[in-house]
Amino acid sequence: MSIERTFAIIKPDAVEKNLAGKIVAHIEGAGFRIVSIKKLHMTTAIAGGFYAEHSARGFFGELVAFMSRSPCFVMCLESEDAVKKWRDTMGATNPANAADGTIRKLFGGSVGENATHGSDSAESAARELAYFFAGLELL
Ligand code: 3AN
Repeated sequence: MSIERTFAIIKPDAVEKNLAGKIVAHIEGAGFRIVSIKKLHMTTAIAGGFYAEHSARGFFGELVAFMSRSPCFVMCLESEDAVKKWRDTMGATNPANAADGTIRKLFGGSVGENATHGSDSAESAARELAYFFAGLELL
């Protein structure tokens, strides 16, 4: 294990419910350092580009509409083994299947509106961080 960075989103459903502060507190309580955080409202083009790997899936249109519906917070998180640790902290994609105490169990509403996103590998993390942050924002 080594110090690593990952990319995270507090999704529109959680921001709409005023849960961003609680989720940030949960992230810090879990031992992550928040390297960078910013609020933005994705256009459909930005959301579609971000989720391009899912473009053939039946839920793609719904996913893009949801992610561009209202503002989100994008973050760079740092910790030991950050990619896996953040996925464990979030819990399963479907909040109904997420373990007790995970963010998606606590704050997620459905498989589509599940409060947070996390990169699934170190390679995805590097690509996703570069999609939303300029290098100087991650120093
Ligand atoms: P994860 O974000 O846990 O890696 P993926 O990669 O399977 O999950 O899916 C990417 C995103 O697409 C998820 N965060 C979820 O919000 C959304 N999604 C996955 N499955 C569905 C579905 N059946 N209906 C609507 N949205 C979905």
